[in-house]
Amino acid sequence: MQRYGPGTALIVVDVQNDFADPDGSLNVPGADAVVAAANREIATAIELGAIVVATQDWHPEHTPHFAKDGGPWPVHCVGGTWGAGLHPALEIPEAAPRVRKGANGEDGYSGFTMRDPRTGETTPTELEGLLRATGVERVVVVGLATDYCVKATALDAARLGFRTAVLTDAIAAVDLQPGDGDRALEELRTAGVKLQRSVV
Ligand code: VGL
Ligand code: ZN
Repeated sequence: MQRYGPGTALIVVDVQNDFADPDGSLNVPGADAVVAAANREIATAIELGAIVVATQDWHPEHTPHFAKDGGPWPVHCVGGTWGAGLHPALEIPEAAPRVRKGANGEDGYSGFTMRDPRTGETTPTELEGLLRATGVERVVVVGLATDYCVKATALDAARLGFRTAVLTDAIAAVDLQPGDGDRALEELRTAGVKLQRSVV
């Protein structure tokens, strides 16, 4: 069981309007329950001295990530638009750092890395440095979506040596193919990521 306290970071992945709002362009089924569960986790994490960080999917207007440019997804989370904003029902302190994957026109699934949409080259975001600078050794991941950014972020966290847990009550899958969410959980388990329903 992962617990909150100093040395633990709660990473709230991509709880943004385009994923979490019914009017969002890539609304994830079950996102409402994710927001409610994430809010409970955030409140307790802060109370017990953990740090809380939010990531944001932050795409350029054109990227091979989008169907109009040859990729799998409808246009979503274009940096600076309504869809890229954190969902208003998410209760996260103003002071919690926001890690935007793609401030310079990159994009990517993991909160730890950005991908250049032309070359495919990856570069780190500020997330790992931020965690190391605050003495973080354990990471708890919640948010959207299980089969993409939650999975990629948790796999990177584990690979980087953080003791990593994903909270299954506070995530939801896109399930582009039926079973994608379940397969993602299996992949996480195999990589040594702890799965637990909640911390609080
Ligand atoms: C995501 C699909 C496309 C995510 C991002 O945040 O999981 N999913 N872009
Ligand atoms: Zn995206």
